[in-house]
Amino acid sequence: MSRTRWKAASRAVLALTGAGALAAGMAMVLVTPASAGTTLGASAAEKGRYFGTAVAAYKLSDSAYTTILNREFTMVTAENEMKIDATEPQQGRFSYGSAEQIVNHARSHGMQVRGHTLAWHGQQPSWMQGMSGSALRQAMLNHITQVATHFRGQIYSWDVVNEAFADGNSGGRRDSNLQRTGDDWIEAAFRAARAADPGAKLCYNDYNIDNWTWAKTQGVYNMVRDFKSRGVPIDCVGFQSHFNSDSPYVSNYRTTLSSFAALGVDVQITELDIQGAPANTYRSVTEDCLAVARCNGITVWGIRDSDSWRSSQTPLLFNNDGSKKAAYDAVLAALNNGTPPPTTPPPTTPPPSDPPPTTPPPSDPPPTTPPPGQGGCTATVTVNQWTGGFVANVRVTAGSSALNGWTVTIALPSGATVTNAWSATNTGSTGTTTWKNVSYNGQVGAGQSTEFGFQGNGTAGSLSPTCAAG
Ligand code: 9MR
Repeated sequence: MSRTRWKAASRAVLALTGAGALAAGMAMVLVTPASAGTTLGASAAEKGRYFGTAVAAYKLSDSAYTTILNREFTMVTAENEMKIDATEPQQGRFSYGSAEQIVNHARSHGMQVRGHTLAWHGQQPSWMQGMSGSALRQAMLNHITQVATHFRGQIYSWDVVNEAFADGNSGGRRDSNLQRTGDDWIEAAFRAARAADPGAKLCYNDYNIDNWTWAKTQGVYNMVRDFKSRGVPIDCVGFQSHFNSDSPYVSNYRTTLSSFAALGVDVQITELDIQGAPANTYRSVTEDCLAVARCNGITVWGIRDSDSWRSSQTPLLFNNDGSKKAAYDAVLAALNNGTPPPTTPPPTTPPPSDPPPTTPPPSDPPPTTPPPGQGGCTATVTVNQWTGGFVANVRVTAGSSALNGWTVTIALPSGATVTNAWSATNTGSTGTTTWKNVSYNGQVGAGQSTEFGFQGNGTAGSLSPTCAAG
């Protein structure tokens, strides 16, 4: 390992073991054999990210499995072992055996842990399935308190609430026994988790919230915006990102990640698998995460295809025999900031000798107009158009002085009408529209950016926003 690589790997180890000096000591011994640039975890760490996988406790005795796990990954999620049915099989009787097996394996190999999941309508033990009302609310809060306290200090981020929104066009909550205890069950869950494990990041986690134009995505976005404005303790959003023909990867995924990040939360890709494991799509997902400064890392939902909950879709990075797929090479290359040739097959072994990048991790996509001049601000817009509707995402960038409030003006073509907006208030919904900051995004440091957006009917065309301070 070159000196630079050694330093990068050491940095990665230090970054990965904030949980305690003991764990850090163990990690130094066990993680350093991985070379930066040749494994998913080390390459992600060079970009300030983690690379994780779901792990099943019963597979930890399979050495083919643990060889890949220990070599490639810096974050683990228990695939089932931290769920409610596993940790509280009878009310008030907690069971942590297999969850601890995973946590101990992870920490003794210098990996961090995502806690999955404290409150969910799925995989509830039968005693909970039969509960309702205030008894269920109390049982949920007690479960969160007990489990988060038990693992306090050992969890990087908790999926506090999982899959609470409905599929389809409503953009609203999913019906469940937890939802029927009252709309505030989600924020109550986050408050209980914060009290029990104040050092962990607290995430809301869901699937089918990857496509920015989907109602479910907007529903979750609005909830997070509301939580941030009211001080509900939420730190991150987990995008499961199970991509398949019903829920394909779309190019506005990056817009989704950056739009959530602009609310002031981290974003994490928490359960990635892609039907057929196309290398190009895996590459795009990786590049999208790297392009968003607050995207902390990527977790795939299993190691080999045979480990997948959807094995027949062969959606993962490793074949059943443990060999690397083309998708693996594409992800590694994207992490290393290389671009593998799109038409020729990717190399069967990762390039060993590329120098590590000397540039810092990329941040959110830069504005497409020239940087703002003295004072003032600029605004750029990205439009996702579909037949009959659009979403516009507007990025406001301060000039050489900090902004204390901003106003953006956008002329819409005739026939285009604003139907819904976030992170700004508007005057006018047709023709010339004027957008002012809301309370939490008016102050923008010199050269810094914030974002707002709106959805509309009709055709937006190419928009030319103007920006003024105040
Ligand atoms: O991969 C998990 C599988 O082993 C379980 O049988 C299944 C049961 O609900 O849950 C799977 O994991 C899910 C995760 O916890 C939440 N998002 C969807 C995942 C795939 O169903």
